[in-house]
Amino acid sequence: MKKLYSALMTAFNEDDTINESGIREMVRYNIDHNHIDGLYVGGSTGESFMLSTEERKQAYKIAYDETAGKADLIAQVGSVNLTEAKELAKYAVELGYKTISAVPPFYYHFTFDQIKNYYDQILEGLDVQLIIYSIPALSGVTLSLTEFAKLFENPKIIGVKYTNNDFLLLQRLRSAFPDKKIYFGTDEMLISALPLGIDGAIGSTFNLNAARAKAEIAAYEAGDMKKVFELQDVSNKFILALIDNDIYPSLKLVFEEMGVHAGYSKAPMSKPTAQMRAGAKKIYEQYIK
Ligand code: NGF
Repeated sequence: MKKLYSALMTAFNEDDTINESGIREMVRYNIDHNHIDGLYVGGSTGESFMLSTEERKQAYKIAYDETAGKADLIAQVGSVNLTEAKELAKYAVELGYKTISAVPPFYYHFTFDQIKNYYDQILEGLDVQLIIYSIPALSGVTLSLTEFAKLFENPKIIGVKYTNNDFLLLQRLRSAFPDKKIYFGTDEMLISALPLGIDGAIGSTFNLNAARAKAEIAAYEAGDMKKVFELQDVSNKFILALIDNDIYPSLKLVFEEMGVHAGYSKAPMSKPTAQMRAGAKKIYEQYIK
């Protein structure tokens, strides 16, 4: 069975401090309403690269506590600061996370040997499994098939969260590593990844669109490609409307429309304008209500 994970958002107060109750409400919505298989905590959608180490720890703790074993959890610990990544990995494992994930070190164009050493160091001495977070468009790091093979030599590295629209590489990864987990991360291209044998998907829009995504996966598994297309078509209109309205604050605004107090995004992300609020209301009425 293919799994669906929501990339958990971090709720903030208007002054950019963490809004604990907002995070708890979103976790509960994902568990009680979406019946989600799991949550990806501290990724791009969690706005994590703008958080302090302590804030990132706080988000892992709140999510772990509120989930209370009712869904799988993955803590994204990657950082350009390896010391921080190691500290976060250790903290997540001590909390009870069984799986962590890490974006490769970014910004300085590290060599592959440096990237491999980063993953090996994060995992050293920890009893945990890791999913590589491959997101070349944002991290600037593109891993080749050969480089994935070298990283996968570490038995603790069990797979990849693949936010990349290179479907040739995705097919080659699936073929070369049938036992590794591949979670696809471009929600609007789920339709193209399903036939390539992914193990599931992890994404921001599943926070609000899980039912439609699950129906699409079920239709795919039943061989009903017409229905798969129709569901992806609606999802894509929804996702593109969110992107046009500024995706992270808008996901939170749509949550607000549903009575889930998801709070704000953190600066330099935008605070909602009247126009964004009106846009989110329209998205809610058109695609969610
Ligand atoms: O946020 C991005 C940036 N991608 C997410 C997801 O792959 C990563 C995706 O759901 C993620 O959610 C995380 O690390 O927290 C998009 O938001 C979605 O497909 C709309 O474009 O690429």
